[in-house]
Amino acid sequence: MPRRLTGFTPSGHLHLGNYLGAMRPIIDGQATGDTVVFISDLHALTLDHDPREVRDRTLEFATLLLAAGLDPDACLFMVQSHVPEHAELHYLLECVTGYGEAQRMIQFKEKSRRQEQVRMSLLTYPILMAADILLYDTAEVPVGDDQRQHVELARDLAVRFNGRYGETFTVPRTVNPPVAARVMDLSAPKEKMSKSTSAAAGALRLLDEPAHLRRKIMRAVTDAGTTVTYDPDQSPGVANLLDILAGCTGAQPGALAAGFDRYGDLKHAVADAVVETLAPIQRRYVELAADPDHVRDVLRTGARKARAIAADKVRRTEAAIGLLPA
Ligand code: AQP
Repeated sequence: MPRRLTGFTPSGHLHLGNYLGAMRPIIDGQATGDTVVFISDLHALTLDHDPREVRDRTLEFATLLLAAGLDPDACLFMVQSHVPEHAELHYLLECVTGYGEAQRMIQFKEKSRRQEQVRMSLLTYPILMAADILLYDTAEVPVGDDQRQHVELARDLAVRFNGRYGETFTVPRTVNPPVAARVMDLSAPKEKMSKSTSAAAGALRLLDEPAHLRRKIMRAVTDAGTTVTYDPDQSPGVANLLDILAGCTGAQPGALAAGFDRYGDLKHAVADAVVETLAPIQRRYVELAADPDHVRDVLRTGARKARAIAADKVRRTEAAIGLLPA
């Protein structure tokens, strides 16, 4: 099984999109796959941030991943900053990246437009992401369209480095996340549900109380029509609700549409399914959160395992690029 890697950036609250699109597929595949999962805390520093928030969210994300069923014995699971080799390889890869290449990244252009003070790390963030990927000889990176260009950069850097300095990195490729993996914002269904940009009403947070989840779903934007049909272009709000129901139940969204006459009935069914899907995770989260030392131990063990692999890769990269071994 090719090695797969996924990072979760502690830039807000984990939501149902993160769960259906990323967490659940990882957990379902962890027994058979060669899986790397990490909390990408360094990436959370590329935009204006609150230090305490990042620290607290990092532990919360780790606890939630374990609560959802991530098995730290079956995969490599750690916090990015606990493995300093990520930052070391980042620098070495900067030395094979062109300035124009980094500036061309669409996400940089979009995010920098929204900032008064653009951090240098926002420009170099895709190179750090390339380091995350190449450090572990990752073969496959499941990402949505917005991250595809960054994985392409990682590919280009791997090919360029291997060509100039000798075979060092596995060349990664993107793979599509599962069907209906993109959960949209409940109040703005043309935008994706997002940790950092969705308003609280638009995102179903994994730790929202059941009553709160229900309220958000009942208030979700639909459209002026009355019949329930699955049409993401004409009726994105209704399609999103059907996608969420499909994601929670395993049925097909088109087939589900036929079972509802009114939007209200669909919303009630979605609310039941979401609350039921998240209930066991929320219960387990409460148990695990009562013992943060255990979670931190898991992360320390994960970082030790990751460093054993990452340190070797950095040593080989340094030797290839021309650095004198200490
Ligand atoms: N709305 C979504 N639907 C399905 N999958 C999603 N993911 C994110 N949003 C959705 C997937 O979750 C994983 C972790 O994402 P991330 O931490 O890298 O954040 P992101 O992709 O940049 O998206 P977010 O959660 O909206 O965060 P912000 O607001 O900080 O950008 C990834 O596998 C991602 O595809």
